[in-house]
Amino acid sequence: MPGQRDGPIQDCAVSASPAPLVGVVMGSRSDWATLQRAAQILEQFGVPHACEVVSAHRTPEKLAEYAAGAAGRGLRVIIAGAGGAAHLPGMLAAQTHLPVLGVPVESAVLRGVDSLLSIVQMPAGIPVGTLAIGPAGAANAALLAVSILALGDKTLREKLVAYRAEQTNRVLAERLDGDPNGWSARPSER
Ligand code: RP5
Repeated sequence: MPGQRDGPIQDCAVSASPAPLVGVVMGSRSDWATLQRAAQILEQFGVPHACEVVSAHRTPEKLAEYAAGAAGRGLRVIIAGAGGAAHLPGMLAAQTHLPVLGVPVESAVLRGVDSLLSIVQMPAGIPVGTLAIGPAGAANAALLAVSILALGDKTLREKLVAYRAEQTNRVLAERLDGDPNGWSARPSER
């Protein structure tokens, strides 16, 4: 959608009521272009969620408050995206028992390998479910959050099964006679 990548993060807070089940946090406003992909998927599944900037380095007290209060506010899963020295997912996981899904944001200098390694190499005892670098990781974080919630929600489970079946059918029906139209044709980057 035109302009959507630059839209305000508040756009994501579509579901203040009912209370959010998934918290989507990111280290900087600059991460929103990536994490927006997670918000779109959650919206598609009708999962109440809320998004905000929480920085491990620039707003450490806010991070601690967010993590400490997350379960009490009704959150069931946290999706945390950050780039570079990406300590946000790990520091959240250290301070909540909720599942934390980490999304490495692609960085300018090291293309997100720094983010990935910062997030994935957690010490035993404090897990972070680490996804792929970039928008594909953000999309999959949301789908994983949906899977987790679907364990206790039959309606959501049926939506997820239908989503997967539709995806399979779409790929089976694809033909190679069209214009691939550059990188944006990659399903994992749409
Ligand atoms: C991290 O530093 C953020 O998650 C972001 O990916 C990166 C750069 O932040 P900005 O300088 O763009 O605010 O904390």
